[in-house]
Amino acid sequence: MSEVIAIAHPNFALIKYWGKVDSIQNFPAMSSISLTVDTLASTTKISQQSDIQENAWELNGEFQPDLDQILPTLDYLSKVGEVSEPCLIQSDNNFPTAAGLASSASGVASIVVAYNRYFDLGLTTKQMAKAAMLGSGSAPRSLFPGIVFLDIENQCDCQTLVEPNQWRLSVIVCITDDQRKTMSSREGMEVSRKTSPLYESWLKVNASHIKRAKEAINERNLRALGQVAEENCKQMHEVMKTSNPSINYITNKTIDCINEAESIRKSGVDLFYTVDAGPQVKIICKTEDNHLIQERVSNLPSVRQTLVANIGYGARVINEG
Ligand code: 2P0
Repeated sequence: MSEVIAIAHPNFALIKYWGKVDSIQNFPAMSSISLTVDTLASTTKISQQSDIQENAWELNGEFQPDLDQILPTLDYLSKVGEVSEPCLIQSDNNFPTAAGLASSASGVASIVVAYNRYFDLGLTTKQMAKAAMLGSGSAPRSLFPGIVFLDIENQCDCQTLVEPNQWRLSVIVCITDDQRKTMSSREGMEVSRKTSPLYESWLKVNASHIKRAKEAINERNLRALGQVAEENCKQMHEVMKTSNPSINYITNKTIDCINEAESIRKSGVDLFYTVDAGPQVKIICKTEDNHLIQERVSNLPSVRQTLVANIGYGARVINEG
């Protein structure tokens, strides 16, 4: 085979992961629930070139001298699949990279799927999830469609709770700043685990947040899901802020955007918002309301760009030959 191209979409956490039990295996310390979206995408092409002696990686057209982030994933894949030949990995994101929009999750998921097919490894779902997790703790979720539960009680098994066609939800991604973040999630999580006085209570609250979110999802109750998702989001950002050094991904522009979302909600539109490791705001709403909300937030001086997505599919091969 001369090349394989795979696509994966980012996923946004509704009940979040912030902290690891094991920084080598990259195991999350808490379960999470996320929503895989559709229009934002990472694509990865894998091919073999006669002039390369070791694996090479290009991201958004730029050669990456440092493969650190994807090395554990590649090491695992080549070991399990007994692959000795190097390959060229070319990944592209159609949205800002490393800006709190889960580009590492979709990027790593697309690499795992492309590599598995290119070298015909025939990996099980569990092996794919393990390979993805070694690259990014949230990447296994991008292997799956819809609303996804990553369960730490069950060896970080991932399970789709709602398929894309089972609930008509949209996400309006409000980009306030598309620069790369200064502190990676990986570094931030370790700082929080070691120093935040709120870290233990953050760990303890996870089970009840997961339970409430699952009930709301079962009932397709957007309001109840929003209440627990916003509580969970606020609590994660408190953990970040009380870390030493303090971590703050929220800017005045983020707050402007949240205020607007709250004002739209007060006018009677069902929605909730969430913010990850970056200053962008994601507004989750019924698909029928997405235009109205997008128009309102696009008018804010704090919002540079909006992207609208619906619930999306899991990582998959889109071309081979
Ligand atoms: C999440 N985030 O659950 C949380 C919420 C950001 C805030 O997972 O260290 O790129 O590679 O496992 O997965 C982003 O962190 O970090 C993340 P690593 P990852 O989506």
